[in-house]
Amino acid sequence: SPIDELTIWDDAKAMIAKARREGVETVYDRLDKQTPHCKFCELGTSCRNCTMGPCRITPKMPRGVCGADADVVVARNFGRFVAGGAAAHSDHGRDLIEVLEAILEGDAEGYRIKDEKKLVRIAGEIGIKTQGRQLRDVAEELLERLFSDFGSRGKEVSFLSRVPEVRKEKWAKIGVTPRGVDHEIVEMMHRTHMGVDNDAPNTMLHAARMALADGWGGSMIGTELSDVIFGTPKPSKSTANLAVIKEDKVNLLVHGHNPVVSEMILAAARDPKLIARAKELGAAGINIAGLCCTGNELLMRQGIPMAGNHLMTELAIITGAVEAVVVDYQCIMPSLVQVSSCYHTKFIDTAKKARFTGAIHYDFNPKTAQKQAYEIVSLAVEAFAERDPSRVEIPGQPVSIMSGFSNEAVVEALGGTLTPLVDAIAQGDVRGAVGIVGCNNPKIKHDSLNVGLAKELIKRDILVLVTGCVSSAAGKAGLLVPEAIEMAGPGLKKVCGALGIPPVLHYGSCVDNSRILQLCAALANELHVDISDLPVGASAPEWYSEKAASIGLYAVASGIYTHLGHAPNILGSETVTNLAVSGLEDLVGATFFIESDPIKTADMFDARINAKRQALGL
Ligand code: BF8
Repeated sequence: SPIDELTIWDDAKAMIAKARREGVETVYDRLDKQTPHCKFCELGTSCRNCTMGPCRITPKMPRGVCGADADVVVARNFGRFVAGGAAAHSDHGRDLIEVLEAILEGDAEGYRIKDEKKLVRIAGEIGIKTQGRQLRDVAEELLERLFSDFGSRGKEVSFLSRVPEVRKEKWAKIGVTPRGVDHEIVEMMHRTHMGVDNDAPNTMLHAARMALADGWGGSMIGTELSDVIFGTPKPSKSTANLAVIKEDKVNLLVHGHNPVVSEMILAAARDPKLIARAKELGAAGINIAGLCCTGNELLMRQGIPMAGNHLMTELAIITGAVEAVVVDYQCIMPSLVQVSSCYHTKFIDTAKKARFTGAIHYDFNPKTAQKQAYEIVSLAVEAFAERDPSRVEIPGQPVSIMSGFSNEAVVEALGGTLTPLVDAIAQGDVRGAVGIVGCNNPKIKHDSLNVGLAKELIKRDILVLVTGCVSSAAGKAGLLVPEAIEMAGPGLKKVCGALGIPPVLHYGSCVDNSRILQLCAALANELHVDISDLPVGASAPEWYSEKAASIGLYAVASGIYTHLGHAPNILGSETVTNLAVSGLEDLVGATFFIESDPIKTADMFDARINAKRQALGL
């Protein structure tokens, strides 16, 4: 395809052109080869769950060998799809609990509890007695509670303490109160085995329950413990796009999701011995830049520059100036190993559960993390000597961004309570808020919808919160700086201008969508209403992943009207599709809507926000 149709960014276009010149295969080349895709899989009507099949459902063959019809097959496939996403977020969350455990056992060199106050506060929030107790005692009880949130106590996950009572009652009524995180995921695998749950709406409701266990369980634990261990984000300035890669420095990119590895890499890169060695080899220093969500984690807390989002990961290496890519897990295209091998780039994986054939492997663990991080950075430094300067091309100039908007930081900026935000919403200066989250997908012009929607919403005085890969997009578009109020409507301009904040707030990585859930719950509690009564919405314009599906579903199940830029593979079942786009309204007070045009999407949010404002008497 012509490069102009693939992406809105000049830095990306320059690197796609370079890849084509140098014969390096990218995601776009592979998409071409994979197109057209299998229609059955696109509709969700192919089933591989047993060896009586595989089966495909068509009007002539309306049932699989076992007798499952299109509804059952689609619901089972979608259930397992969401299970993959809920599992990914939640297993990440569990890894943070394990680091906290290692810290408490004195087995985690280099890690500590950085935000003690937050630890005590969240323990209190989930009903742990904190007064007059030693931090260690509280931390140990918190650890046990959070571990048990993964099990099958058959009660409910701890952070449901944040959810408005009316919402919890709704969940209880339809049987979707999330119990243990692992419990819900295992039960989904069970239900979707041949001959178990053969009623599509019933399977879909369990998918919602499982997604809620992710949002209010696994993801929320991941966010909160990352703050406890690495610090709660505060607003800070940084830069974004490929030009954050520096021609005169050793460039090491961190990619993946879990800050447990990348925080240590960043600390090691500040080691004077390694910096001296980099200088000896002719570099001006060591530059750590981020990709995807591990980039977001470090950007939020440490202000590292952001090289790019999902579709920039291959392109970053193609600059020819990257000495090492260090990955943990999730959203790491296996192709990065091949792209790295076209240059001098070392590709280093760090998780036993996320290995890449051809990568240099480090079995990263809290006990030896410091030493391992030093070795990894050292590999990157030595690779600088192997760089071929004639193949280096770093396009453009970095763009300024502001990041670090945790709920704690927002409340502080508002003077200690959410009341000023509630007032601004009541007066109509801020008409509502939409979280734009999720990914890139090579089927959609890179970041066109992510940026297009954000710009259209702020024009209409709708505050935008961004996470995951939308953050880089918003940053590159100049939306994450206070000056971006010039692109906003008059009300938002006034409010954000007075506070000195951008009209688009960077709320973190994808697990940090739990911060948005928490904010919605807090606003609803403040107004004594349900989350579904708020003038808010969520959107994943360019989503691709199972995780994004889980996020979308927990948003809807929490009462948040949610947009997807393209449909999941469910259109082969009218029952499942209708449930998603209308039937859920009666059950949870929100639905999905599918729309590929950013202006029409903004119109839909606008109408919804107006209706919600009216219902609230605003
Ligand atoms: O968790 S936004 S492409 S990097 S899935 Fe992946 Fe999507 Fe990016 Fe982060 Ni989230």
